[in-house]
Amino acid sequence: MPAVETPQGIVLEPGRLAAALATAPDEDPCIRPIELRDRARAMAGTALASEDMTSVRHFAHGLEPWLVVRAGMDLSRLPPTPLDFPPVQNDAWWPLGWLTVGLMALAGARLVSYACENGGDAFVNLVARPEEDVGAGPAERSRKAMRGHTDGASFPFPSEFAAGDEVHSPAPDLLVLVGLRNPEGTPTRLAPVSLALKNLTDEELWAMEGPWFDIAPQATFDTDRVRVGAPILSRREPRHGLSMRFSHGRVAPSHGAPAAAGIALRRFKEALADLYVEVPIGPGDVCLIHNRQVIHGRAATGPGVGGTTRWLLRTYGWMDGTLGHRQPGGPPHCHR
Ligand SMILES: O=C(O)CCC(=O)C(=O)O
Ligand SMILES: [Fe+2]
Repeated sequence: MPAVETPQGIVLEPGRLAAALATAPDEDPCIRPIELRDRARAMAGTALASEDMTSVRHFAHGLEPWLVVRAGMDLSRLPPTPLDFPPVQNDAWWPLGWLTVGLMALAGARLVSYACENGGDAFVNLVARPEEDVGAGPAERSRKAMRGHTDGASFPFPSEFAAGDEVHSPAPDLLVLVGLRNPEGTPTRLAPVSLALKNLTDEELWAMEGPWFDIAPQATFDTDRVRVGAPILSRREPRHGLSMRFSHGRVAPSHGAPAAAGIALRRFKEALADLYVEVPIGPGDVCLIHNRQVIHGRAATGPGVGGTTRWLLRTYGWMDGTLGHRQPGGPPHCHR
């Protein structure tokens, strides 16, 4: 038996999806994903069968760590895979973008972005970057396997934000990956935090909840604020018993931390290795992931840039009830 039970995905019925998409907004979903959320929610609701709604509700309540919705829509009009993060000016992906906004809304979430990441764009491209544009190191990093992490790990837990004095808004509650192309079937790797934590003693769990870790920002986040002397585990966040922020490369025990902190981090990393489930996000797939309950990474994407190489879109969500700092002068989805 596999160590991790893979959540049942949803496969949309083509006729039902086509009828739903006919009612989708006819504009770029990067511009008004908040203002048109109710319309997107109604549209996505008609694309789902009643048993699919049950799966979405289970996911929303935290009973499933992730949810893959396979829409299987026609993406034949897509342009070549872009070479950079900013969204392309091409409407071929818009219906899938609106379906994503709608599925997030059905799961009780709204789309958010951060002004300090990729200019606050609502959807960004995860693609291979050309060496001539970004240099050899970043080009290689954009294609190689990515070790497990949570996104925005240096940003606050919602409970920390609510306590005040935070410069940045809470990290994403949801990470949402949308498949446009994945010719090699490169898997995204997902591991439930709760299973990894089962390998830790009470003392190690206690250390993870203590002020014993330094967390550097993710490379894509343009901020120099390192979170110093902070917990990486919280049991005080809404909906979930356990909330983790983690990165193999960017989380380290603070100077003077008790030995249990370093041991806990090492044992957590070791436990993860056996827990990853490989989820290839294919064209037309929308994968909703609870960012603090699932550690995610991916396999190497293979050679080449542009053309028909792998192309995922990524967006973030906050569950209703999570609050942040609006970016002054920015659109309602954009925060600092
Ligand atoms: O490419 C993927 O499947 C995931 C990428 C990712 O986790 C990231 O860019 O932070
Ligand atoms: Fe990530």
